[in-house]
Amino acid sequence: MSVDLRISPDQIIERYLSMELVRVTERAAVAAARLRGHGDEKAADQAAVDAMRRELNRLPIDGEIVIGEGERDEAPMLFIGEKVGNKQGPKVHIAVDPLEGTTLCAKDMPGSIAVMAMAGAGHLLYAPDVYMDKIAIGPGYPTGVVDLDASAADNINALAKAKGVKPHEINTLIMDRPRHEKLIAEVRKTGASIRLITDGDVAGVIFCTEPEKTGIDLYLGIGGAPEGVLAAAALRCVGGQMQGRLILDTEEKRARAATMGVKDPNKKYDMAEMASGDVIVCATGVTDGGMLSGVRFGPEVIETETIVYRSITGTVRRIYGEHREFAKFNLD
Ligand code: VTB
Repeated sequence: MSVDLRISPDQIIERYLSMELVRVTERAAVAAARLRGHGDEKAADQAAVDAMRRELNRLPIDGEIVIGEGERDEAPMLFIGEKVGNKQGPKVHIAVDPLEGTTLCAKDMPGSIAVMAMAGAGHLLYAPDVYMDKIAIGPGYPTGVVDLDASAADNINALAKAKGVKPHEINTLIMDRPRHEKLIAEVRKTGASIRLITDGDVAGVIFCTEPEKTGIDLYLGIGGAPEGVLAAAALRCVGGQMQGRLILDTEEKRARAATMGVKDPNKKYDMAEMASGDVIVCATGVTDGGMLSGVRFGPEVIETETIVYRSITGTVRRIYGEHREFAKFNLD
């Protein structure tokens, strides 16, 4: 079989934008990291938002935020519907979490990142900032081996069978929240292990893609919907399966979602319905974590670590940055 390796004009733009996105998350991460460990979540988040917006507005794109930090009335955050870019480029949709894990950053705990995803217009789920029930596994399993609507026990047993191990050898990851009390008890009954995390479930889902390295096979439970879409975008690039359902438990949330085009409030979205087409996902570490090292401030150099995923080729790049100018002029 011959493969057409020619690159279309659109793909050239995407290719070149991958590096541009690295600059965006690097700057957001550095800005947030300056406030690392200062106990002020809001200030750290705002610093990341301001840096991310400034860098996004420099990009040659006609962009719109579809997953952001709240809705229009909550400005000055990067809000859903906000237009970004210099308008001199392709129409793209963007999902952002300028500081995923604000508490982790404020307390200087592991795992906070600056993260974003970009795809052609219409290729990322346009959804309000609500909760999402999620399930995710890594690549290499038959389609549908786990399902959001199956019980935790059924999912763990099915996954164990597909992996060729016993249920107690399956490692799950769940956010440590009172809302997961029943879920945790159900998982415990199967004998599977649980890694409980306090925040940062974008990385939590991504951990499933490399079980040999992270020890995680299965993500279960309820986290933020924006984080769900960002994680789905990353999984699209490296393989794996994910499903999510928005939690629209009030009339007001259903109405808000409807204005964004969500027709069925109970819809179970699969990964490709959350992120399709050519997606680029980019994340830079703010504090040290299992996925990325945090920003290091040296006297002459600021160091960053960034990961960039591209779905069209499945390429994953880790980019180590040394920034002399930011260090010299104390820039974000
Ligand atoms: C998660 C996690 C975030 O919010 O999605 C979570 O990834 C969900 O909300 O880092 P609750 O904290 O209300 O459970 C964060 O913890 C913070 O944005």
